[in-house]
Amino acid sequence: MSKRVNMHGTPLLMGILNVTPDSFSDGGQFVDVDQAVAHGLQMARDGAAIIDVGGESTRPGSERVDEAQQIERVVEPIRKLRAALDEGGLTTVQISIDTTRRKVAEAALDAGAQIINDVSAGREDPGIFKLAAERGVPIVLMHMLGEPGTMQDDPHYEDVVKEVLAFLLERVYAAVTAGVAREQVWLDPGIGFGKTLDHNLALLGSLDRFVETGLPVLLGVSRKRFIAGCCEGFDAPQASDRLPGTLAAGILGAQAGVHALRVHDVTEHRQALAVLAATELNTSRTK
Ligand code: PMM
Repeated sequence: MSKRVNMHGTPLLMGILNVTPDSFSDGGQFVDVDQAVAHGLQMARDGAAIIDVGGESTRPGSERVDEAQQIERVVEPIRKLRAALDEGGLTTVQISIDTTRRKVAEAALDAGAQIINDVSAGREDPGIFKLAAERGVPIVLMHMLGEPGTMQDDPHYEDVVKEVLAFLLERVYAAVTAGVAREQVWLDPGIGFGKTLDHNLALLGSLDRFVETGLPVLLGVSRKRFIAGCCEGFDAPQASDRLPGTLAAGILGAQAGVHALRVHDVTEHRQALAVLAATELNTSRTK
């Protein structure tokens, strides 16, 4: 039997650090700056290559947070985390800023962030492309249908994979037109952002189509609701109990060749990915 060998390498882990009171899984846990910094540092020690700091929850139905408040929430944790990472010898660990607003991204980059993660893919504040271009930093462009407040109100697609891919390629074009280098653009299908269970599963089953674009793909499945949706016939897990399903979906992503996984549980992903990598290496040796 021929086994699939992942030629793309093990995905990077992006540890989630939400400095928000209301994110669906870790909301309120890291509002205190020192606690946030300690958690970011721990994730880096555990093997995260990137720490994703966000000051606005994008869970379904969430309230928007204005620029000033996002800046207030993220700048100090980023500055302190950058210093702690450098002091701890973790200089190669990068910090990304999860925001749709140029001003917030700019303040975060000034404080020590090196990657922009924009879940609106530059639709909310097109100036974010100019910023990414000027600073020469990578920018993640994620697909979302509509906006967080209403995205789960009966989302509809004719062909979800085709439409999400077309949307992302159009946004890549917009970014490149604004001056962003193509190789600095990452794609993210936006699992859970304006999608039913079937839509999410179709995207997870077709990640290779996104990888085939040649651009790095980021996958965010950690503790998301679609995992509970898969659990027909037994107790659907709450967000904090969705690690097994998260790992399964992350491994699917790794096998498809995604570049990075956005995760809450770094150590556990490292172990799961190590088993996958060891198996693939062994398979390729014995072929
Ligand atoms: N998911 C959330 C927030 N930001 N960014 C990217 N690029 N991809 C995602 O899937 C994503 C994201 C929502 O999850 P959280 O509330 O746990 O941060």
